[in-house]
Amino acid sequence: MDVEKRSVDKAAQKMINVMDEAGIENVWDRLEKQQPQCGFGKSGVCCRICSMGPCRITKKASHGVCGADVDTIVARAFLRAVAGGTSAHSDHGRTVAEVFLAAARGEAKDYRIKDSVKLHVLAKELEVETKDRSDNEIAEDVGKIALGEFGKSEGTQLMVKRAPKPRQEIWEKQGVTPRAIDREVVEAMHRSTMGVDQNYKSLLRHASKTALADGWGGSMLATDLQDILFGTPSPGKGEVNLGVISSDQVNIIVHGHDPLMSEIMVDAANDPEILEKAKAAGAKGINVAGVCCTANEMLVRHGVPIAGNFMCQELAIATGAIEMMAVDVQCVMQGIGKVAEKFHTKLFTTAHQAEMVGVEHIPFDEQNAMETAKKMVIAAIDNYKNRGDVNIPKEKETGVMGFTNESIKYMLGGRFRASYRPLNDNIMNGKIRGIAAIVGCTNPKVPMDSTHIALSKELIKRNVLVLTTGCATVACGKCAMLHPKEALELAGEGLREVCETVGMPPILACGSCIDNSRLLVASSEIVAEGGLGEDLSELPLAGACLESVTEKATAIGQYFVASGVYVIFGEDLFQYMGSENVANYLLGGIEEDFGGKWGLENDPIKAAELMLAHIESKRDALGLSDKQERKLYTMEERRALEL
Ligand code: SF4
Ligand code: MSK
Repeated sequence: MDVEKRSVDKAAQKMINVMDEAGIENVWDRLEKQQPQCGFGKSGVCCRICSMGPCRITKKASHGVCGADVDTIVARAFLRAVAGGTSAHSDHGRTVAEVFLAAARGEAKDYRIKDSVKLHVLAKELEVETKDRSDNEIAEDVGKIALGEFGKSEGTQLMVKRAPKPRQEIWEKQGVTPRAIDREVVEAMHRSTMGVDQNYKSLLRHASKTALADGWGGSMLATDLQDILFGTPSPGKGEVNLGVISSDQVNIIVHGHDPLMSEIMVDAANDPEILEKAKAAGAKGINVAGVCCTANEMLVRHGVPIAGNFMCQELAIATGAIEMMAVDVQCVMQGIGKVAEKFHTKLFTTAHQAEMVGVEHIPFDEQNAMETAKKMVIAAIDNYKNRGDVNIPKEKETGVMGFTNESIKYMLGGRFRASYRPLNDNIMNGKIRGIAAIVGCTNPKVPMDSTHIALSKELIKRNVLVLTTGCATVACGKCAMLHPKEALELAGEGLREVCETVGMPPILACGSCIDNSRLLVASSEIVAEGGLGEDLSELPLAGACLESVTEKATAIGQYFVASGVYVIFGEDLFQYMGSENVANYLLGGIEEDFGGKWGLENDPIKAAELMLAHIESKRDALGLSDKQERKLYTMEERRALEL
């Protein structure tokens, strides 16, 4: 076993070796046992959606039993992946909306509205009356409207109005302005079942519509409602990597995506009576840390440290120092159950959508959230005495995380002049060449974290401002790339000058996977600020996810593409290239319809080149390429730019 091929993170390498020596299987071992993986599946040319199949397209058999051709089969697989990802983000959003509404009605005593300002802003946008009304009254109306977005019988998603006007017109023209989120997912499943939509182009068009229901619907609602309910994050210091696990405290890991339970768990762990119990059990205190996107959510709002990203979930348990891991939804590998059996770690599933065989299910219930959280924390404390030998890596890094649309504007312009103007000006004068979004997962087929780190370093070196979310953020955090000073040393001259002037790091950690919707809103506001075109597709902006794992990543990629962005995924991980027509459309033709397209590249440096070439081509189109003298704009000139 070559541990360096498994991960570039030293802490992970140590734990992989520990597991290897102890004969405990992990995600990389299981990947090895799966070799060789099915070539038909890899290119999307197998179909098992009816019992005349399974069918696969080969030289000998150009059509499935029903007559479906390779284009239909691949396009259906793509659409179903997008629908799967959209469902995940949106069901998360719906659960948040339900608790939000219950909190507003006083039916969820452990939750309350924390960001009144954002509530009022959203209420105004949704045309909810605010005058002489309490926050809870306003929130009740907002919550009802938000919940309606998932299943309303008429109309289109309300948040699409946040996009620039020309973008909305493109969606109208293409017939992809998303209606109710559930409806788009149901239609995706209907279209892609046997004998329905058998035109790859209309299947792919519906993939855009479904993905847009995610990005501009389910994910965006989840983000906004979480901000109002738990507080909008602001940049703060946090610690990242397995070294955050404590040797002398009760360690609790929260893992998954939905912060409803973890928010209360953090409060429960800080309860003085509970802390006394921990001390009575011989521990110095209680250390709550996170894995995956629940970790991102908890760090940006509470400073809870991040133990690791997706592929660290088994490694964290293998330290032998985790008394309890509570998981909610998404990206929770069933493999953690087997690893936990080898240690004293207690595992709990908490979401009504997600149980695991052999794992105790403690259902999260918003009416008794604190009671449930305390029960789990006490179980962790009681388990402390069972801890055996531990192997906790020392590695951990600090970084600044928790950037939002609001906080980026604040950093750029201050409290009274919060605005994207300084960013736009510096993109226009060329100090910053453009913006890149580096998002998504870690995949055992790629040395863990390697692409995110190499890509971020290359882009900031070339004066591109980087925004990250999800496991990519954690990867950057582990190698100190979220540390403003260390990252600034790697940044190109222009980017560094701007960042130092406004006091902003060159890599902005923007939260979890659903927080990609923050990037959509931020990009729309950058367009609205003026000087960089009229639509998202005109911005010098590109996205990348070179270690994608989940259907959610595919949905995110597709909603960025359908919003006009160039998005690069790892070539070996993108399983829809078995049809020439589908490939030609996704990698090229779709640009004529939406202004964005997919790109595929495994190598992070080559991916950076592709992103830069795209960014420069957008600068050319905007007339920003000619070397310009540094120009200070008067107010009048700025107004003229916005015309
Ligand atoms: Fe085969 Fe067609 Fe059934 Fe798919 S839908 S399994 S291609 S017969
Ligand atoms: S957790 S979706 S592996 S980013 Fe959001 Fe990480 Fe990808 Fe899960």
